[in-house]
Amino acid sequence: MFFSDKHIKAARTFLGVTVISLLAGTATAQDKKHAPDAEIKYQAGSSPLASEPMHQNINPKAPPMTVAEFARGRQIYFERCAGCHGVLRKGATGKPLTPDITLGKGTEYLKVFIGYGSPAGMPNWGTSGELSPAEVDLMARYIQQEPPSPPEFGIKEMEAAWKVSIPLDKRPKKKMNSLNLDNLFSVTLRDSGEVALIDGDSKKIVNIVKTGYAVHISRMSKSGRYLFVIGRDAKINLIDLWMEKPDTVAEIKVGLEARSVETSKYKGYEDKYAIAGTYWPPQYVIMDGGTLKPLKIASTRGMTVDQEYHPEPRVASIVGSHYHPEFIVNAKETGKILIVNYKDLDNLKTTEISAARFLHDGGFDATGRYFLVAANASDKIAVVDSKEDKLIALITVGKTPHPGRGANFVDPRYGPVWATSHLGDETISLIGTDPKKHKDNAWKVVRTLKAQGGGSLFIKTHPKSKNLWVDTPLNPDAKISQSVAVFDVNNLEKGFEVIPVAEWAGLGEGAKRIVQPEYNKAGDEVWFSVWSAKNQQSAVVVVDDKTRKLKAVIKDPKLITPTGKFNVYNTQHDVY
Ligand code: DHE
Repeated sequence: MFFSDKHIKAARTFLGVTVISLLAGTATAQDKKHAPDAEIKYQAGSSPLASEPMHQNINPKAPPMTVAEFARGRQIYFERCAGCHGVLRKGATGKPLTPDITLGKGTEYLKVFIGYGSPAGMPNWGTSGELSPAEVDLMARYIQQEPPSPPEFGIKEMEAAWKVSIPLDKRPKKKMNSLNLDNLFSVTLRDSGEVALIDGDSKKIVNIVKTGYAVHISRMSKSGRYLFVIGRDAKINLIDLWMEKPDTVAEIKVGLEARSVETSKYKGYEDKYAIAGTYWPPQYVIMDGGTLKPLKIASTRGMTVDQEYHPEPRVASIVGSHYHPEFIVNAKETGKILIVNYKDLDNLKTTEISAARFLHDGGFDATGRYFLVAANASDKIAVVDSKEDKLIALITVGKTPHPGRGANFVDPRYGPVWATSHLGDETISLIGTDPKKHKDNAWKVVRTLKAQGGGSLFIKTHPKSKNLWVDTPLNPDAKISQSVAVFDVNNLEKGFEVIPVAEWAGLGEGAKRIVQPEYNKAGDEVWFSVWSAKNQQSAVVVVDDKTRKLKAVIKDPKLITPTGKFNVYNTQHDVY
């Protein structure tokens, strides 16, 4: 069969992760708590590549299409399909859809598949009403054409897009505002392409800064002065927090689609470099930390862990090492972790570690030495020792781990652990992280907790807290997606308490998904986004961590689709 089980698995992915059993007719009771439809929509999240000019070859064997039809097909492909099948259709987390495969199947076969999907996993784009019959026909013909190729993005394009609005010598010599910068939050306003800078003490919005399209994450420079924000369109804003009103001082576009940005953290290199990884082209670029001047670009194209060539390994998470002048760069489709030494950019040394596919998100253990990253399609967590630059474990966890940066705490029985929740089931896996004092527990799942359900994206605690918070924004049950589970880390056997965060926000209609717990600097407040559509009201809810009671609701018409929140101090110091 053309769409193998493996393909279907991949098609039903979020972040390149398998959620097959949730979707198959054989779903278990546990699986039913999961969120296939929401996940598919996220995975098929719109790519900014839809509007890029692309090179196109004509294949005389493919069914005819008008120029307008082809343009529409391309748009639909990049909005719905590229997330799984790849920009070049050579297969990313989904199977390849190149003409050598699709031409043999023919239009009628492809129409049935696109229209009806498969009970085991292929989305039913037609019968669900997502695509009209004419669009299904269009897509069946489109995927038999030669895939158009988006342009490369090299140093010339980057330099052309690079702008320093306030040069180094015109910037403040000292902090010019009275803000408690350590407790400032950068809040992603996803659909307005902005970040809200919110004062954590007063809960007031300090500034709303225009950023890239569907802005994704914020990261801090080592000193805590500079904030880096990256959009899905690969635009980076460098924001100087020392200004009277913190604002952009430099910007650049480093590609056509991206998700990650990070800064150099090693002693002697504080604030010196920034790095960004792109989904397209598949590469990363090291920039000057104070101006964003692009310095060194390196490609991630190459062999997968299974020793097959992959033309577009997207760059997922990146962290800055505390042990060496290095960045740890995770390539999704190859399943390889690249440790890039930035000491000598002209003689760039890269250590290539084979982990597993598809690498996505991760964070450090409490000591900052070990980096744990989800290989989500493999249901594994890869552990890298950033001191020795070695893979030390590949640990099987629950279905489709999605830790964000994970959560570090001390399990009363097993010692220090790092925890991840999962998209694909309701479990939380606790991994022992102390090979010195708790050797027998190190790099093993020492405990598995059960929370509300699948569809979790982020988990969080704080060194000063006794709470472990778990969100479930992609769970299909509104009761679950609109609330969070909280465990007492000193009494994990007791189970979890459900906190109705969306209800506390007191909003009107909307999905009101609760996403991404983030602590304040003191570790006594935890912030949640209440995420509804662009034309609906959203909010940020602040919970008193000790009492688990409502502390504040931040509502403002300007808070459009808040999702990720990044506390300056915690982000700067990798506290999570
Ligand atoms: Fe994210 C982190 C990719 C959808 C909110 N997201 C990341 C990282 C990657 C990534 C590679 C790690 C960056 C790092 O650490 O350097 N995200 C993707 C996707 O490819 C995906 C699935 C589809 C897409 O269309 O982009 C996707 N992500 C989402 C969302 O829909 C979320 C929930 C809402 C939003 O704002 O878009 C979302 N992603 C986040 C957040 C983080 C993140 C909040 C950072 C978490 C942290 O604590 O560090």
